[in-house]
Amino acid sequence: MSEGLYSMEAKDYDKTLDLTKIKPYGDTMNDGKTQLSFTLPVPAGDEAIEAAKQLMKKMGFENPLVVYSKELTEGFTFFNCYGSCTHTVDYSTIHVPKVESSKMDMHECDEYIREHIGRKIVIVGASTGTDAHTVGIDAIMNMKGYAGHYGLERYDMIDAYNLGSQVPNEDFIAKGIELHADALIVSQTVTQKDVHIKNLTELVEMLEAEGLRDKIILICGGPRISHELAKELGYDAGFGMNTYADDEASYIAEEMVKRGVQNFGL
Ligand code: B12
Repeated sequence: MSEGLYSMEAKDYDKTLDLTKIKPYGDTMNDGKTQLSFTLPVPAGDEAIEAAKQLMKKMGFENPLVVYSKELTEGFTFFNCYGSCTHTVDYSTIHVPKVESSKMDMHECDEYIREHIGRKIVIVGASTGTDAHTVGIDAIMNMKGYAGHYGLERYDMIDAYNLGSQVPNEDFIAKGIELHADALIVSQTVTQKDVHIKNLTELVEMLEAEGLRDKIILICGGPRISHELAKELGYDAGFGMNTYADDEASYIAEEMVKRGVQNFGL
């Protein structure tokens, strides 16, 4: 079999790839080529471009190149730049904590709940505190779902209640009790000044104070939420970008079975 250009290149990549020292890839392996953009609080001009280049050198980029710059408003200039990153990371030692559960699709999950739990699971969700973003929680809960994944409302074996946004933690808990929730799921999008940390922590503290924490599965999600952060804050699991209803439903169902179904429900 003749070797095409592609496979020859692929072989070359393998030879040069050292996972203990990875850096950005542009045109060739290990060239470090990176695109970045930022704004400096100075008026546009040659001095601004020179400042951007000097800053990039300090960030560890060789051959800094400003390919586009524009004054956004008086005294603020935006830059698009390229440079070669001089730093590397050791990929071989990286360990990212992840939610451990099988991934069942909606039909498999319904079947699993029917067989192993024998009743509908009650899931109550909201975007809590001052957070007005609803698209994330809707993506997980709405019947139509998101990106080809049906939302929790569509599951036969899940009773899903979406309370919307800006729900105070107190009201969220009260609704959870009223509906006999097995799981409370929280969405947080705004992270400015760590408002999400304060809000998520408050919910855990309130549940603990009322002796309810162990009776439910508590999940948080959002674009800047990781499983690691969620665990640190006292949640059972955290889901970030590119997660869907099937991830959460599978996790909740398996976790309830693992811990004993009879122990659940507010
Ligand atoms: C739409 C939008 C708005 C809309 C929201 C409308 C609505 N009904 O939701 C409006 C215009 C109201 C808005 C307002 C604000 N916004 Co806004 N908004 C956005 C925008 C453009 C898109 C967010 C979105 O809908 N993403 C799509 C969804 C599907 O993605 P997702 O939320 O990540 O959800 C996925 C996962 O994270 C996960 N997930 C999410 N939640 C949950 C929950 C659970 C339980 C689970 C399991 C999983 C999960 O699953 C989802 C599907 O995969 C983003 C920028 C961006 N491009 O992301 C800014 C952005 C989020 N907004 C931002 C800001 C700052 C604001 C304001 C504070 C602006 C202001 N100064 O007024 C206000 C917020 C006011 C408030 N009190 O909250 C910042 C947040 C910065 C930060 N990290 O703090 C962003 C990032 C813009 C930016 N670059 O500055 N915003």
